[in-house]
Amino acid sequence: MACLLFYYLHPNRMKLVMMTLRSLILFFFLALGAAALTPASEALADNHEAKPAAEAAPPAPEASVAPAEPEVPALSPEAAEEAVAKVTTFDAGKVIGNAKPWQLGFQEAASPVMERFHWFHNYLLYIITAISVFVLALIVYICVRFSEKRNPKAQQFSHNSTIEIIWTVIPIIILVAIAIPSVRTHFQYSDNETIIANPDLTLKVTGNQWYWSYEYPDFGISFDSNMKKDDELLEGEPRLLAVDNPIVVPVNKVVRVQVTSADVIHAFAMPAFGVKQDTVPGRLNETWFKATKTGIYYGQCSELCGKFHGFMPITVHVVSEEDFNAWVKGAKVKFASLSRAPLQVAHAAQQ
Ligand SMILES: [Cu+2]
Repeated sequence: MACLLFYYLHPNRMKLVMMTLRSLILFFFLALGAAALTPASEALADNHEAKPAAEAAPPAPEASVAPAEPEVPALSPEAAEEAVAKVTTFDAGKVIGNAKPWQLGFQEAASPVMERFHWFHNYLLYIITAISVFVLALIVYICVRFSEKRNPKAQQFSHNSTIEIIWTVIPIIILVAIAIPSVRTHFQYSDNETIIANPDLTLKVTGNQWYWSYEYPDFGISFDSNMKKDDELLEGEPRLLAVDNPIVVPVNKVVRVQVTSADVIHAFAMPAFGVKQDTVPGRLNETWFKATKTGIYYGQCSELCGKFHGFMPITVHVVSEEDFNAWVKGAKVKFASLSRAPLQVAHAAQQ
């Protein structure tokens, strides 16, 4: 209003029009920055807050549930195979995490982190679009207004303090409006140490040339996962993405993913969960996800790791807790001969 008043009272109208425009641009980006400060999504894991001390016990004591193992009537190898197959059966209708023909944008989000990434991506898109349109408008204006025909004699001045301040301050505001939600996204969502320290379950991933090894230290399960060859694919199963032994996780549970490598650097990536973590030999990296929709999800090694880099996909089946427990029962027997690491740890603890 004050600007409008000045506009009508002041003799130098053009200057005031420009000032009004600048103020509007400033307010626009300030509003964007304020919007970025809105509270975090409620969809973020319940584990966002540290659990009470008793509950927050690390998975190590849970592993001491191991002695109870013998009480569970062990399934026969056939029954175990059947139990695992029942939970991990391929059903084309259940596939959520996969690229679609003519897809634009990201895969459908299936975790709070990926939902946040979608939001941040769209937020940046507004800013980028505004900048692009503004710059294009300036270029068009300059081409028309300062063409040789309309402006035969060029101005000779070389400094304008006002415009220099403006084209310094506005980019700073834009960068701050981007930096705040960016840093929040990183620390509150993808790299939230409180969540990672309070998982419902831990999955250890080891990259190998050229397959993945998975371990569930809480349950003493470990196995290798290899890509299915073309002649092994079931009807509708995606080529170069399906594997023989998929990861199985319960829905709506925080999974702490610990990644390392046995040889070269690989990267564990699940687009629908917003997870991409390098697996570095001799190092244990951590990330997490909470899958919010049951279904089948595909990912790939995302670090150029050798000649079969493109042939070490990742398949995750997100299932109900009931199905997960059934799978654990079967997997303990099915993969018993492979479950080396957790047994060694338990053995060492006993000595
Ligand atoms: Cu790899």
